[in-house]
Amino acid sequence: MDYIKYLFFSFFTVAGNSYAQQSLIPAPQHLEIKSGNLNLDKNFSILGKGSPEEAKFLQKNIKEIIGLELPISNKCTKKCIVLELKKSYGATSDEAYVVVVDANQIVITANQNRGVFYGIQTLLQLIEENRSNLEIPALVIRDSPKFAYRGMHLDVSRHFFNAEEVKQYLDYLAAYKINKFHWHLTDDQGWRIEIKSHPKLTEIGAFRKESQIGPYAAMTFDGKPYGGFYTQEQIKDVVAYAQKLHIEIIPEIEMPGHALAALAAYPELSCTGGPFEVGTTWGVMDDIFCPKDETFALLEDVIDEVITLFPSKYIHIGGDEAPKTRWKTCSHCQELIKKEGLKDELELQSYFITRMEKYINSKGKAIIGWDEILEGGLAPNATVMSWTGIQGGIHAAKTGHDAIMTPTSHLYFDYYQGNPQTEPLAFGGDLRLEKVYSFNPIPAELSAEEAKHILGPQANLWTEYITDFGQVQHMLFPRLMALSEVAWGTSQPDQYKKFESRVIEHMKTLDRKGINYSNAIFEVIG
Ligand code: TNX
Repeated sequence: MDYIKYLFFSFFTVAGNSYAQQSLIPAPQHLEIKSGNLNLDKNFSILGKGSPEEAKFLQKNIKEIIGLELPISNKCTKKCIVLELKKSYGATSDEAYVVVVDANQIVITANQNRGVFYGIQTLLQLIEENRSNLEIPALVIRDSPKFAYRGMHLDVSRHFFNAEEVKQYLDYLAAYKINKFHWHLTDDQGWRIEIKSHPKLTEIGAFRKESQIGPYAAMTFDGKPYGGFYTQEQIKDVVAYAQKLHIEIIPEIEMPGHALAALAAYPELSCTGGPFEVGTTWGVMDDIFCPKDETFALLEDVIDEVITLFPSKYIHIGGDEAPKTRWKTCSHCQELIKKEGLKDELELQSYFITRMEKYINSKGKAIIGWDEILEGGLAPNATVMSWTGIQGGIHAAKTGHDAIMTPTSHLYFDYYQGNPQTEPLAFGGDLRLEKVYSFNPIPAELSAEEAKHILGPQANLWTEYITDFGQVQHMLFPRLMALSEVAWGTSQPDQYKKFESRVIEHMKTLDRKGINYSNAIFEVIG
């Protein structure tokens, strides 16, 4: 059966199939349970000639789940888990895979190792769910994602999470087949990436006077300095770790707004000359990068180093929440507006972003920006990250730009996921699991052609109120599971209750791994 036909077929299979028997998240496109079982035992070996990294990953994780260290072998003598790379495998996506389980063996087939990796993640969920008796039902799974971009973000500026914690976070994303990690590395409250040509960015910009960011109702200034940053060695290590998990890391360097930490280090890049302190309150700050030659020179130096660290084709350059207060009263800005024939400060922001885009494009990379980069005219090759709603993404798609959908309404994981009286202090808002699950990244008003510009969804985790990694876990789980299924393209909002029962099954895994998650779905409402 060709792929399109089988996708069509799978639609009906998914709709009617037996999730009661297996709790895979994201639900695969096609799952067929056969009769009989496979008994996973110590007689199995792992055969994965073309996929040595993946074979090791599988070995390590099976050991972690059931305590068995299966040997990796070159030939299948008795019982085997076979990882098979078949370039000829006819799927359209290099993330597609097939898992076949019968009484004697498990075969994972894909045309690329990233597909093999997703097959492994699926198998690990099957083992996890059946770990009490190690009987895996005979089955066939054929699977591939709907969206090539399945993103999750983490803000490490408002609160800092060290490299080991970031790696754990990547493990969580990989388990749910998320393939992009948007690393928000700079903001008003901390600059978190070592830049060798401008050391003050971290010497000064990575530390602030208070550990909390006030003013909060429940958090007061404690007088303890706070901070941290990643050395370039640590960044390389995290990037290499992500590559093994088939996750692309997209670094974000914020400009022209959310720049107070950088301005504390280099006040001459502001319009007023400062002095400034690294932010100890959150919000939208008036002091932003001034569009001067020395600002562009520093930012280009930063980009040069960022590019050597991150293989991603994208650099995210922020662009959100940049008040024009200072630019309005700065004579240099007004002269530049005249000189460039611009209408106003909004067009000056567009000039700023477009100038940086040109530089980044000249290095063979592309920019992503928050949807405010639409204001004053969109830079020619930019991808829009639509956060204030979905309108920015719609506009981008209609004008031939790519877009990533990350609206606050459905994908802001810093919002409450349950009753604020019982949930830990959060940013505000109300974003329950069911609402995340209901999100459709493709707006109805787009034609099929325009919809191709919607690369996929991303959820964001801003950390103004998230002071430790346990709380990161709490805000992420279980909503990450809903994002996962939305991004994979198998969510069925009218079947939410079935999804929820799979989530409850996955909570056992979270318990086993000691991952903190929110119990908000068990709240009795009313
Ligand atoms: C808006 S989303 C921001 C962040 C905040 C977030 C809190 C975006 C591009 N900017 O700076 O942390 O709201 O939800």
